[in-house]
Amino acid sequence: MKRREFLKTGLTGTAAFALTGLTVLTPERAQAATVNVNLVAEGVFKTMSDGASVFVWQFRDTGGTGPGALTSGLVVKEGDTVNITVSNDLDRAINLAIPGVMSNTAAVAPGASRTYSFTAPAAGSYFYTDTANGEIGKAMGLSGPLVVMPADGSNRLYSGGPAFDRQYTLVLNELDDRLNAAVYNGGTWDMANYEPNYYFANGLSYPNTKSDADTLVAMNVGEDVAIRFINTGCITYPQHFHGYHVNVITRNRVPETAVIEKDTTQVERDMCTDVILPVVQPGAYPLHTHYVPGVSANGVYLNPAGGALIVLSAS
Ligand SMILES: [Cu+2]
Repeated sequence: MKRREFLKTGLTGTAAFALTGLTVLTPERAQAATVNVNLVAEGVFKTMSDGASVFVWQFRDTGGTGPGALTSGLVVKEGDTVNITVSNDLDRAINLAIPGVMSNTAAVAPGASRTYSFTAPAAGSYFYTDTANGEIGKAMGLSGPLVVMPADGSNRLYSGGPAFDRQYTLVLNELDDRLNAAVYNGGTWDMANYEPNYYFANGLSYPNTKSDADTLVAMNVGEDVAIRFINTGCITYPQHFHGYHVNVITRNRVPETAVIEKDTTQVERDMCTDVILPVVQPGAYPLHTHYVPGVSANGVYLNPAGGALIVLSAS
């Protein structure tokens, strides 16, 4: 089956989806708070969209509901004191780094735990990951989003920036199951040989992306919808929109100086790209990487199991 046919067939019926993906914003707080988060670093077997079982690493937020869920503890406000305790259940030492916030942090040994503390920086999109194992931590899935909202409680991508009506966080990554097998066996992998074969948005692949409230991008006509692309993978993601044009607002918290409407935006490695999508028409449209294998599963365009394909659904 050709890719275009796959996209068309795979989207049948999505227009009827209810608006279940309403993002719940953190309650407004008058003052900076102390936020305590517990992450367990662990290895688990994860079922791919084609049924394959692959050993992955993850940071499980014991108080959250998933990497893209804004009910996770990793949505904070500028100025908050954030204490993240990492319990390491893996077979090797890791650390917790947040590019743009803290790097070269102390490692936590297998079986041990360590608390990493910082003051929430300027509003914007960030991610946390392990950097003690080179790129292996990211390649194994050891990462997650950190969303910092403005101190004044407004729905803006940065203080004084453009406002939005609702927001979605889409963490983009992928895996090469040969690397995962090597790590499972206690070894490592030469990233020069990295050729990923499974792709995810918030850890999900299509069609699961359209049945999860955090990855089905549900919108209403007339709204401005913020989408935070957070690339925690080891490849670039040229994110392409059908049906809509978007305005890139920031890349790694730096405001764009010349905003033009785009139907594709390149999300580089380690980059957080925040966009605002004006919802100009109803319907269901795909949002996907233009890197063709990114919408496949292990090199195959299965129907309907696929890669990091997102459904935009507006009514
Ligand atoms: Cu397309």
